[in-house]
Amino acid sequence: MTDDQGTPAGGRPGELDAIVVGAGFAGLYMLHRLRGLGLRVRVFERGDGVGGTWYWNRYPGARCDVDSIDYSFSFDEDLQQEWVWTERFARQDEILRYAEHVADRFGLRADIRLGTTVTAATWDDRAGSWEVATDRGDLCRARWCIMATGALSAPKDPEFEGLESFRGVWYQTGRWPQEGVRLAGRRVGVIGTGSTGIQLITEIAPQVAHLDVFQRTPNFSVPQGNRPLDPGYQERVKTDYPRGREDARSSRNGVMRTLDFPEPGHGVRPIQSAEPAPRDDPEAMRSELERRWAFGGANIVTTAYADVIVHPDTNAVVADFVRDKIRATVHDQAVAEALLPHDHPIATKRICADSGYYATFNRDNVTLVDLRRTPIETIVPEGIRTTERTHPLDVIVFATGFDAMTGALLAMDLRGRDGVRLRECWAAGPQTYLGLAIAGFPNLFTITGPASPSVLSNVITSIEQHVDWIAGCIAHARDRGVSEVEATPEAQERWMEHVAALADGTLFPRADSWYMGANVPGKPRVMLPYVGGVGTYRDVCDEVAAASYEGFALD
Ligand code: N01
Repeated sequence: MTDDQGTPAGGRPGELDAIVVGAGFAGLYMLHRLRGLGLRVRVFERGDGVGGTWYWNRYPGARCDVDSIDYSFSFDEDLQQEWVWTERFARQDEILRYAEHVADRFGLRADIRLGTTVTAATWDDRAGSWEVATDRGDLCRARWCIMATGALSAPKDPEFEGLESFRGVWYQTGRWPQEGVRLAGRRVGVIGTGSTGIQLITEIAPQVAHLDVFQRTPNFSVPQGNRPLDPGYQERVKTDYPRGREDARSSRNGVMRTLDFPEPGHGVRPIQSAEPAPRDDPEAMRSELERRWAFGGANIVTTAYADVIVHPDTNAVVADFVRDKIRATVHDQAVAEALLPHDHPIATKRICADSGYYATFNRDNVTLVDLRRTPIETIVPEGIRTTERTHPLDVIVFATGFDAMTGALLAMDLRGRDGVRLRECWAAGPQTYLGLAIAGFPNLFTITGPASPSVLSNVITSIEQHVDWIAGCIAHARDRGVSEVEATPEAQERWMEHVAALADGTLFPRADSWYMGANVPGKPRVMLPYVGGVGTYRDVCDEVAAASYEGFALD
């Protein structure tokens, strides 16, 4: 077998310096940085195109919930100035075009092998290198191996009895067909009401003959407030990029706090408040939340006060505010009640952003099926049967989420020193040092891995920070003749204790969320991301590097 450049696919030992798994934003930038160090790199990508999340999740309504001018690379001044975004929140196809543009602009494609899934990676102690195997029969070796596999890239497979008997067609949002799906005029059932389901449901409701929404747990959703981007505003933000990007890097969520929202009579002020809620002044809180609701944006109400995620009373005020909005929007109060989230504090599950989700339930062709009241019994040839009745369907869409943060890593057969399997090391939950490295797995790095801010941040800010740090570490090793870099078990243990202690100081553990691993049966219940904030985390990583990579054994 040969690769797309005609070189032997089997690879010769020592042929490569680094192997990167994944060609989403993390893999693209990692490749660029490693090339900049003069390394010979090969990227393996499962998809037939670059873009990762934005390659796979092309379901109707797919859109980012971070401002487009913020959800973009900052590493190249020309790139960030020349690319023009069209909407406040970019649609999937626009972000995918951006990823493709990045790949072309920096000539990255030559080193990316598309349509190739890495199945195994094994550390060879004697050779001091990783041996990486793919589903196309490649066997490559490299000193460095970098997992750019994404935090939400392993969709959960549908596990519903009777699915094989279904006479219609079914799809998963995370593996949406490239050619699209004809839904117009068909009877469609959507299972799942997370961020994905909510976007999809709102988008397709006006097109389909009938839509059954199968909801197990209600979620909080807020208006996205999407709109065309004013060119003058975009110019101003771009002119201010040096300050804005720096601000994002030191912020809590990796977003530009300088992307302000208008304050009548006062110009603008930061969306992300640094002040706790004035709980003795409910009127002031109400009017602040109203103003934010009108402006829109995923985190708009939950960043109104600094203590929403730690103080139950503040959280309850914000949650009540959103519940009142749902009641006021949905005409049928029985349906409204079924849509109200009561089982978790607001923002302890990833908040959803929508463009009219709750109003969708006022349509004649939309039915909410409350699975708490009438659970699914089985899928039958003609549709979905609940304990109440059979819902006849032509199409079933599974928007049932992901095995987040660990799923993609554990899907490979990853073996470190002495053949130890990652699956065994992580049987009780992931263990990493800084979410970047794993004890027992030398020269292997994870971008936005578990126990880093990752999914709690504007992930491009976090990706750039991780990639820069990894590139710095590899350059450090090379310049000093170090051939192995490995997290020590002690440093890893201390980091994981710190990550858990921080999470325990918040309301996050109260939710059965994918952050807690609770959406995958049998997955250990552990808060997966680091909650201490992007800026604090960056400081820690920088301090580790400045102290000659404290917590790592350099050999
Ligand atoms: O997945 P989810 P998602 N029977 O896990 C239901 C990012 N994202 O793909 O809560 C019935 O949140 C499940 O019900 P329950 C974002 O970070 C971002 O929607 O387990 N239902 C839930 O309703 C987001 O958080 C954007 O009871 C079942 C749903 O499926 C993350 O991706 C857009 C079920 C899964 O929700 C994941 O979002 C899209 C079963 N057996 C995604 N199994 C934006 O940027 C699962 N469910 C806007």
